[in-house]
Amino acid sequence: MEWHRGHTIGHGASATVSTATCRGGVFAVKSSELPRSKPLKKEQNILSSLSSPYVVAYKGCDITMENNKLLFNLFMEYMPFGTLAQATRRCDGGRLNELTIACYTRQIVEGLEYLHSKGLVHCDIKGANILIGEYGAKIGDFGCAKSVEDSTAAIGGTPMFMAPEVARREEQGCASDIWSLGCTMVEMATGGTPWPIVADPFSMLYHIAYSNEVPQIPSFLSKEAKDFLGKCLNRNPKERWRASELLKHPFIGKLCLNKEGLESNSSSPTSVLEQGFWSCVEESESFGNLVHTTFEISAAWRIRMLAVSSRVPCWGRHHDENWITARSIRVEGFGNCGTGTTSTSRELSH
Ligand code: 3AM
Repeated sequence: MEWHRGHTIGHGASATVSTATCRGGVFAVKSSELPRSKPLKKEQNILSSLSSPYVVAYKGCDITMENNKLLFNLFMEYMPFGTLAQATRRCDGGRLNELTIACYTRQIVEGLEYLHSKGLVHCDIKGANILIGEYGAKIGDFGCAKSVEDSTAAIGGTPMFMAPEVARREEQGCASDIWSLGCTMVEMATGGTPWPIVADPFSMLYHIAYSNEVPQIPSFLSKEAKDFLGKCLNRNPKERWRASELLKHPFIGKLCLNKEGLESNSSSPTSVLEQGFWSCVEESESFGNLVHTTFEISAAWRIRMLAVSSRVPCWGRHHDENWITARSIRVEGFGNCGTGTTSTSRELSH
């Protein structure tokens, strides 16, 4: 099956992410040279077992020969608005308002609840690993993910977002993801890092592991937001709230983010602007009465994303010569290349 590699989106630890097209559809493809593709194959193995509106969707895998090199390719849905870290930086003042934080947080917690219920720990939750699409946030980059049961798996992640028990190399479980979620919320609220005062990575890890401190909870947040953060940023992993409990917390519990609702109520940004829904959402952002209709949130998202994104896809920009045709030379029968393949992935691979 032929597909076309487009421009490079970015580079991960051991792989490069590019756009790809196949029969008019657009995908993201994460590729690494076959001899060095063990981590990407592990990620493919995990991602192919997942199916949630809050996790970036798996679309298949194959092996290609490009520039005399064998590449292992993992296909995913394309998330046009980049990462949550980038979306935060693009916003006015370089930080997000509380309603937007609540909406993204709700989606991340939904994703974590799904992963944890399947016995998986993500191990690297942070703004740079949350991807933004038309309907908000989805968890991406499963390069560090592991089974809760797997006691042999190496401890991993990003030091700045690590829970104290992870920094001490004691354990890395579902509760550690919840701590990292709290750090990600601080990142959204301040546009900065959770531990801005600690300079070098070694002192930072030591500080996280052995001080009695937690990241500073921004004073300008509402009572509900601060309380929610307190449930995540508890140094004792046993006292941290689970994802299923956080979903009922007043900060995010009343938001209505039903995907079907978002889709059925979608309107064009222009028509929504004309109806004044944008200001309606902004004005009612007090959180004493955080009950917004699905329509309002959907509209706010679409407008905000369209307004602030510098990464809205513009396919006309990429001239034909920038696209490389890739022909799968080996598709490890999809048993090997992952279960849970979708019709799109079969299209990509046959
Ligand atoms: O290098 P930057 O941070 O610009 O956003 C992800 C990151 O961009 C992007 O690839 C880079 C390396 O991880 N990325 C990852 N998965 C993606 C996807 N499914 C994606 N971009 C769009 N859709």
